[in-house]
Amino acid sequence: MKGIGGFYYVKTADSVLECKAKGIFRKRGLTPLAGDAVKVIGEEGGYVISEIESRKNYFLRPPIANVDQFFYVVSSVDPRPNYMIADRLILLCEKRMITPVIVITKTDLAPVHEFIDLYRHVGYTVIDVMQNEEKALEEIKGMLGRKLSVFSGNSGVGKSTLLNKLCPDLNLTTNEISKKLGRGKHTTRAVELYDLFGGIVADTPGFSALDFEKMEKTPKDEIAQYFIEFRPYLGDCFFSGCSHRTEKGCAVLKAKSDGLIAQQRHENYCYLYDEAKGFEEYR
Ligand SMILES: Nc1nc2c(ncn2[C@@H]2O[C@H](COP(=O)(O)OP(=O)(O)OP(=O)(O)O)[C@@H](O)[C@H]2O)c(=O)[nH]1
Ligand SMILES: [Mg+2]
Ligand SMILES: [Zn+2]
Repeated sequence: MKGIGGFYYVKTADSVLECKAKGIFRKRGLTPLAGDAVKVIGEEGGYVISEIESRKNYFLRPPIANVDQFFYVVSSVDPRPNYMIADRLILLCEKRMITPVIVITKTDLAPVHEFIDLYRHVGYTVIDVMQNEEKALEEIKGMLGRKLSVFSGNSGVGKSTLLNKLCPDLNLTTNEISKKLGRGKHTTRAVELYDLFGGIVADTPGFSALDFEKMEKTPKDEIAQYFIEFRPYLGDCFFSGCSHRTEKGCAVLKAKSDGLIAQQRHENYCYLYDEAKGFEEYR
């Protein structure tokens, strides 16, 4: 359910056990993650995680395993949406064959039509919580059953606030973002799972733009397929090894000039492609 300070909290049929992890995991570079299914043994010094079952998938940021559904929470202001972070995060979901659901907060403070319209046009479900709060909360509740759902997004966007709205009993700590630092204070400190509406939800610590630069790399030639609106065109380019950036006869570029693919998304695709190319050449 949670790991913090070298302790792991494991939910069993009738209790939550505080455990340590077997030393062998560290040697193998393996850390138990929230969402893992584990085996626990009782030893003299206390409970110990002795086995981690193989994972369906996992994320490094937020650190969590066996994710079924990813809610990407974005606020209209404090902090404002960052298209680059959005596209990086969406790519990491698509790579795991998870279709992210985008949740917008704070539209009571300022609108974000452009962001909402763009990602709806791409094909994602975008839920604007403050546009009709009751309806949005019902919609999200209805999506939680029998799944492990993660709520992720920048610090201060309102992940914990949203979970509290879904279930006031959770009583999660929330906080004003720090005006002085101009960034979130990371109110939520660790990934933690909660049983909610027949499923499991994870509240997670927010991330900042910097976190993503050093994150997992994706081979440059794989990136286009994770931009889902590019997919219908990927087989139609003149060159078989087309990178969809500048080539003649590129079907993706044609779709862009026909207004079927957003300029913004294509720009970010090119940025991520060039970044991956840089890593690959460096290696
Ligand atoms: N006006 C308004 N304020 C909101 C909304 N959602 C969240 N807030 C405020 O935004 C601030 C940050 O909310 P949190 O829920 O702590 O944000 P978080 O995403 O959990 O942040 P971390 O735990 O640091 O990652 C709090 O002061 C909330 O009251 C919203 O829809 N409208
Ligand atoms: Mg929080
Ligand atoms: Zn192409």
